[in-house]
Amino acid sequence: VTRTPLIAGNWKMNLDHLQAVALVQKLHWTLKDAKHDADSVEVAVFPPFTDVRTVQTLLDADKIPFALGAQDLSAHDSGAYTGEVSGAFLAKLDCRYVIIGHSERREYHAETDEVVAAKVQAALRHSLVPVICVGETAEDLQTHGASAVPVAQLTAALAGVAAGTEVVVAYEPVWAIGSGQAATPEQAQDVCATLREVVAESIGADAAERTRILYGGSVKSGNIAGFMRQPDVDGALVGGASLVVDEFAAIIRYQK
Ligand code: G2H
Repeated sequence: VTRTPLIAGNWKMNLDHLQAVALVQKLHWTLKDAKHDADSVEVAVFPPFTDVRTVQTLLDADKIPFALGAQDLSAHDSGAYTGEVSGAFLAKLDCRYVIIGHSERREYHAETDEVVAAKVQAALRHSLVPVICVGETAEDLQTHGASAVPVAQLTAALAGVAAGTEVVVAYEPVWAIGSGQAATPEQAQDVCATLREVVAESIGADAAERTRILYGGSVKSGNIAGFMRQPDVDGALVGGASLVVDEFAAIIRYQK
């Protein structure tokens, strides 16, 4: 099986809707000028909720070949949940993906494995592909090694997911996020290979072969190639570097 690499830009809480338009247009033109082959790598952007409609309109109007995703969704579909956003609304805005269980949600919004699993179910009810984030803290790494916590998190997130379902997994060691201190390609490969086994046990060997497993945590143009050379790393979830057009374009064009 050949898995199309996925380079995903998680903007986090950055860029208002006007800045979003400027960045997407510049990125599109930068890749076009470089004659980037849009079929060789899938590009996805994950703006804040308030930008999603604007970015959707722009992608559609200018025929820009980027996939769209949100950074979170509600576990519920509708109703009295003030401040929450339904997967139904995201699906209507042509979102293909939704990030679930990012470590910043787990840490600052007390998202447990149960909440993450409920959100995965919510995404699937609306035909959104969940980008399930897992990763160990520096303390977890010391006490349990690299894989134990990500394995437990992914097992919990995939409980109740039907065999053959399309999901994306993002391995993001918490100690590597926004720290400038990325994992080594070998560390990423080790954990990503183990996570592929978890996917196989949870939703089947065929699905595991097709599942894109991303590395995230201080990815930049200078380290992307090393990650992409690993057999079980199928792309990257990029935070800070996705906000800088030339840097993100260089990450997308990692083979060049
Ligand atoms: C990890 C990553 C994107 P950064 O959170 O999800 O962010 O690339 O800034 O470390």
